[in-house]
Amino acid sequence: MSIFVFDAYGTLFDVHAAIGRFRDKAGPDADRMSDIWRTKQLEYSWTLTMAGRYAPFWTLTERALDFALARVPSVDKALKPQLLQAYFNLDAFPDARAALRTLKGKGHKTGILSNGSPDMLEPLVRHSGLRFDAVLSVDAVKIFKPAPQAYQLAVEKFGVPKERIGFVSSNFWDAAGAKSFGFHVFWINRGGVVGERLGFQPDRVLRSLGEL
Ligand code: 2OP
Repeated sequence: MSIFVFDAYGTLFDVHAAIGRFRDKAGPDADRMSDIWRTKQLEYSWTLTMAGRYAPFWTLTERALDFALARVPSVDKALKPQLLQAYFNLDAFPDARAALRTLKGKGHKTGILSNGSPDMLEPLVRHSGLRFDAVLSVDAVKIFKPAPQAYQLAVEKFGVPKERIGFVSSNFWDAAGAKSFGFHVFWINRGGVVGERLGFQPDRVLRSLGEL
């Protein structure tokens, strides 16, 4: 495997870092609100895709936060701009930096393939200081992962057969979609959670990016 393509949110970057910075102000339902925010963000992307529609992931991130704040009224709605702003410099997971350095040191190429729109990914990657050979957004084809057209972007960018690309994701739905597409898939199961039964299994299950 000489090319490793990573999912961004939840794999390299911690989506719950946003609420983490405001947990005191957000109160006891902070984590529940953040879980709903993430769940709806993804659900909206799949629903639009199935309806044959597309809106940038940033728009869906904002709409999902509006829903989550409405659903969990104990969290102060005034936090909305700060929570959105935090999305531009989410913390990278502690294992990401060392893993990327090791892969590069071994001569591997690395990339990101994310549902995130370019205006989200550009500042996120810049603030993190992480370096990639390519940062690809599905916005180029205006359809979200796990649609095959989205994964095809990485094949076109790196110009190799898909089975030679190692695709790395902590999101099982993404790992399953990537396997269905034909990538060699690593599912990063940091929490040791039960795998989904979607009919596609990752090639390897790892506990951290450091095991790549
Ligand atoms: C991604 O970065 C949304 O986590 C998903 O593509």
